[in-house]
Amino acid sequence: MRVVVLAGGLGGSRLARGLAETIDPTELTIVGNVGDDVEILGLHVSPDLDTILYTLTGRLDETKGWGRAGESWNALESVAELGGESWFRLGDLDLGVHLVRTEALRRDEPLSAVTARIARAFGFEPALLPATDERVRTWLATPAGELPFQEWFVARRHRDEVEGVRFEGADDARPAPGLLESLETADLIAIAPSNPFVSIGPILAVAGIREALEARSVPAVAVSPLIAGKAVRGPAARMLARLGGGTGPQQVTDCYKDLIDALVIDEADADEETAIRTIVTRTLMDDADGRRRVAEAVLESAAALR
Ligand code: FO1
Repeated sequence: MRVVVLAGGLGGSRLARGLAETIDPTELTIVGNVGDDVEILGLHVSPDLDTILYTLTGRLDETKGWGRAGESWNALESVAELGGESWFRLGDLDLGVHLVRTEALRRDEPLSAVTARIARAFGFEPALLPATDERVRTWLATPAGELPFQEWFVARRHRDEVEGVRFEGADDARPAPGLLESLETADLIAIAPSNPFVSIGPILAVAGIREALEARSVPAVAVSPLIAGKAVRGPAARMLARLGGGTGPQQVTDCYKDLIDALVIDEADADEETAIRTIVTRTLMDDADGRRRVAEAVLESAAALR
């Protein structure tokens, strides 16, 4: 069963891990968001790709939901002492990844190639593809002006209301090598319970990816990121309320118009009116059972749709 999953950070990586633990992991392709990527201290940081790499190889700091387990912060303390950029916290273990990635990109190795190299070194079995090798950056229109993603998300703790989202570079970006082929040869396409606007949005904005999903000949299933109108973490509920007009399954479905055939929702939302076919389960993935339960719901819904 060949599955392609579009994924942002934490929610995306948890579904990806559940799928990798349920099907043959070498038949799984994970397409990761790069709109969150940021240059810090001259280093290229790809937070969502790294959250996926760390989650699926047991390296994630599960409490923070980003960065490495067992992390130390010596380099950052030294940077702060010298008055350097320390608002975006890079731990020592994490820094190793950014050093290797940045050095490779400076040698013109594509992001997809260095990501595959890091994945192999970590013993990561699925294919992990950035949505694109080219530069795409998410910007948020807010009452405080237009802000780059990490300035809004980390420095300002996503407190500003979002009035609009823009993906700089997406129109001219090409999907990473092999991405469209993996969509064409998949048996199932899944959209992870990630933020539809700032995690899945930048993937779909890369020229050709949305069109490939629209033209699919296999089932596509999304998992709602909301439980009883609330996000497990992060600003998805506030953004759906403001930009999508509500926080129910229908508003999630509307984000993926023409792109999905079914939506996996939580038991807490089972009574909500939704125009698309829904599959009801407990969608919280805070342990191995939860991950497997949601992965199985996705796989079963696809079988039912075929
Ligand atoms: N999130 C924070 O809230 N504060 C940080 O200092 C921070 C640092 C960081 C470093 C590496 C990395 O891969 C992720 C990091 N994140 C941090 C998380 C990141 O901003 C978000 O998880 C994603 O961009 C949203 O999906």
